[in-house]
Amino acid sequence: MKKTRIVIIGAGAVGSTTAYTLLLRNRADELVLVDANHQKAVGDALDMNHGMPFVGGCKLWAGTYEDCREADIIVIAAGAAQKEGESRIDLLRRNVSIFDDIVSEVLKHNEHGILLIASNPVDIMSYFTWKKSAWPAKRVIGSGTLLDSARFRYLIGKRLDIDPRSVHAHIVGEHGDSELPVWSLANVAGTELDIGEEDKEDIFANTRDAAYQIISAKGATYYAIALALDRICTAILRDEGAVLNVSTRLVDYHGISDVFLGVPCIVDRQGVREVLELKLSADEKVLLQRSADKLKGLIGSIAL
Ligand code: 6V0
Repeated sequence: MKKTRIVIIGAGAVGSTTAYTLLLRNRADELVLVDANHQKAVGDALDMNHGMPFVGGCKLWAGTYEDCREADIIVIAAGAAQKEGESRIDLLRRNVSIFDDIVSEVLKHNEHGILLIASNPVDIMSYFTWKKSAWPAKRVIGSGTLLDSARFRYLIGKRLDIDPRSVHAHIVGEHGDSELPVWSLANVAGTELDIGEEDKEDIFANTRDAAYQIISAKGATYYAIALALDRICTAILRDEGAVLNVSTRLVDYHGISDVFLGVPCIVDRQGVREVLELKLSADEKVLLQRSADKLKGLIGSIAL
């Protein structure tokens, strides 16, 4: 039987934690770490391999782009950090240039896999990767608002003292400041949430601003995003048909087209099998359109 392989490009905080999460949960036969700083990938691979007697079942190494040849999934978590005084657009341009190199290298060796993008701004990097690769949009997936939706469900669950896995609630749109909560459809077992307006505002603000809070406390976020990436990889490798709020290319989604945004998608071995159109309220539609307009503006400003 063919071995399952996940290659992770960018073995920084997010990439290495994702590898560790996939390793602990025994998700793939082979895990490969690729980084411009090869020594970092070598160190991580050694460190994780020393845990094999406690886990087993997986081969893990620091590799090169050639290892993408056999990859089922290529996760891209590489990125540049913002320099002092650098604008967000300049950072974006720098990240696009990094992705230009990475995607070219991947394409030399792989044309059948699924590209899973984590680097920020994730919706734009996913759009760029899709354009550059010329792969079908279903095989280029951004982590989108899966993490934001998890944060949202966690906070709602905490407020109601209910397991977050039993809370059904979506954050859609940009993974970032213009994202929106779909309160009109949020529920527990089909029942409306017993949460007042003030608490709702508080829950959403803490969802949207979570990354800022964590970064100011410890410099980076990586545990929950690693679990979100693990969830997407599992839905793909096990052909689950799981509904996940990933970033995908929209085609006439409430009138929005040709932009990557986080919305509920059915994810299986093909990648994004289907995009589900949520029944949004009129206000929510306006906010989603605004989020799309913001991203299109950014895409235009860097002439992708
Ligand atoms: P980090 O710890 O600085 O790691 C980045 C890694 O990328 C480093 O090891 C670099 O050496 C490597 N790298 C840089 N350029 C290249 C290149 N050309 N080829 C290969 N490797 C390269 O950053 P961290 O891991 O914290 O974050 C990585 C990205 O994930 C950033 O863009 C974050 O903003 C983003 N995140 C996305 C989240 C999401 O929900 N999608 C959540 C958290 C972080």
